[in-house]
Amino acid sequence: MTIFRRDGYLALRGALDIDWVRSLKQVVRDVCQAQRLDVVRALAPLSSQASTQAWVECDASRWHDELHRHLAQGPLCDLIAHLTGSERVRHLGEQLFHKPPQSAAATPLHQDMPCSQSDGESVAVVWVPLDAVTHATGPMLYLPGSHRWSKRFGPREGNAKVTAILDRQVGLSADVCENDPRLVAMRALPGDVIVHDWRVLHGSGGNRSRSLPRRTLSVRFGY
Ligand SMILES: O=C(O)CCC(=O)C(=O)O
Repeated sequence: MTIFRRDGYLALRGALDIDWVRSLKQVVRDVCQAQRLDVVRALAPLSSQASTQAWVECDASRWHDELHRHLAQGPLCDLIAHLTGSERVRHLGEQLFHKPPQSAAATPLHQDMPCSQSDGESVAVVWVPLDAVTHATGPMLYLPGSHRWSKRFGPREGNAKVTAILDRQVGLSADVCENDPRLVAMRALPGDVIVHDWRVLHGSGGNRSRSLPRRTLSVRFGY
């Protein structure tokens, strides 16, 4: 908890039972097949050479019961209860990021809090990789300690505005730069999770692999 409070994120390696992760992955395949175009938002490719499109879908657990059961009653709640010491942990929603091979769409730097309709400090996000997340498939990037700033950066203000605020106030580009020494790149395997405070600045690289998909879930919990 000390590291989580200090940095705003914490990697827990091998925290999840691999059979449960496989079962979740099967559910996510089903969600992808049932993909409802009205709720899916495409991520903009950073490179014009990107041959396939990446997308993010919000709160599919509202219409997919099995996904809801996995996220609202499964081991992720226990993990947050254990980490925070809270007896009341509530699933608030989630995002499913799908970056197919060669999709090259980065997730720009942002905080999750301003993307949501709610407020509050006691919200943690469990980021769950369903495929290996490597340098090639697009590592997560975190700016340690940024959850303790009073600043807010989120797409609610419009991406162009967020980019301008970040450039001016923090000297960082919202279009993630994997080589920036201030950002910590995190790779992860299925079974690992990264828990982050929803106010920490983070983003991720695009998937430059020729053959490997990159599917991740980002699940919000109030505690
Ligand atoms: O997995 C990703 O590419 C991005 C995840 C993310 O931005 C989030 O968890 O809020």
